[in-house]
Amino acid sequence: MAAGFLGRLNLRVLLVIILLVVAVHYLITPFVSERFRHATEDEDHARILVKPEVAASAPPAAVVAAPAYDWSKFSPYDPPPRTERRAKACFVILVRNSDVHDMRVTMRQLEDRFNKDYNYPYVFLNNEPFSDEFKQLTSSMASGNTSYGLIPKEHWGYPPWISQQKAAETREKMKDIIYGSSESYRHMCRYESGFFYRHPLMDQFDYYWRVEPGVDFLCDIRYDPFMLMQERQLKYGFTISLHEYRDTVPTLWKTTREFMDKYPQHVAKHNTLPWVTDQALTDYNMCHFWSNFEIGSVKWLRSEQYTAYFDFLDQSGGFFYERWGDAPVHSLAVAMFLRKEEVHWFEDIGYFHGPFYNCPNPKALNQHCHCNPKDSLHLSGWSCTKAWGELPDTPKA
Ligand SMILES: Nc1nc2c(ncn2[C@@H]2O[C@H](COP(=O)(O)OP(=O)(O)OP(=O)(O)O)[C@@H](O)[C@H]2O)c(=O)[nH]1
Ligand SMILES: [Mg+2]
Repeated sequence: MAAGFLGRLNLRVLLVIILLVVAVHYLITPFVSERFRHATEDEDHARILVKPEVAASAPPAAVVAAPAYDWSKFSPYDPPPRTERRAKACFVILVRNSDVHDMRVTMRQLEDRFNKDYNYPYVFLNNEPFSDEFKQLTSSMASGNTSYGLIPKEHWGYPPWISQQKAAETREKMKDIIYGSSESYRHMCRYESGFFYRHPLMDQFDYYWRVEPGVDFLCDIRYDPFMLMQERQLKYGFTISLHEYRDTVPTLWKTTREFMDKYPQHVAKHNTLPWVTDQALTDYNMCHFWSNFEIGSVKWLRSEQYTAYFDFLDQSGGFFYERWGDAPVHSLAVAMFLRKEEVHWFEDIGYFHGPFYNCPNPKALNQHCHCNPKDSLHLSGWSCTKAWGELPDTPKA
């Protein structure tokens, strides 16, 4: 009897507790979701989703107390120990809402292979407002903060000097070339050539790492590539280089030569033009860094030289009257403005953007990868990486 009475009493207490929990839940839910809404929806979608657990957490146990590492002796075979130092750097990703699932595949790998230990932030950019679904599914994947920027109309559209009629005729004429008939692809290429680094969300960063939805990261990255860029004063880093389709850039070289004639002061004395042309600057050999992967200096892209070059190209109309890609544009800028020592091949970063791989060949580098070194593009005739390596070093002053 007594046990039955106690049992009934416990049941009553349990019911009251459950009712209390449900009531409290309903009372606080509107405030919590309201807070989330404000954190993600801003006029320009530029508010940052802060990860309190990242901001507040103590450094992981494996972190070494700031040893004086000599970055001039950096080698991927013997990577520097992880410290608490970070560069002012972010991943920057131009992406559509519909790419959210490919985006997550890539982010998962980037986190597992690198960023879970470094917590660098992500900047997502889009010509349309990001959906709540996109923001939720990407912020939940990131160990660093995420921010979502809407591209201003002036950066994704026709500038006033472009004839839209002529642009449409070009697309018709070029319809047999890859993306030749696409209008949005041209806006994308122009944006990646001249605008992504000018988005206000990029103001706080010194270095960017360009990422695309759907690409794969195939090796553990056992050091901080951003710190390598910073400490070695590198301006541009790549994984894959190859030859461009000539039909997409018929007058890019002629226009680039006109630029060099008009602004000879912008061309570096010890440039890397021999990588893209002969001594007489006769023609462009189509070598370029594949820009779907880039780690670069924001300051360099915002420099007077690069700005003058982009503006000159933009005025000529080739982004719309041909189909100039951001990859050859960035690459020709590297060739004109940078010394060999300011550019770095990330041989050790295993990377796949269909249909090409960068996969480290040396066993010591490949042992933390899941790719076949034989598939690496740098071994094929399509690649220009060997030629890059054979460029002479800059003479010592
Ligand atoms: N927001 C937005 N992003 C775009 C658009 N077009 C392309 N992108 C992004 O721009 C980058 C380059 O576009 P891709 O279509 O991958 O161009 P690609 O690498 O030359 O071509 P693929 O071989 O098809 O990958 C990717 O990060 C895309 O997600 C667009 O119209 N809007
Ligand atoms: Mg792509």
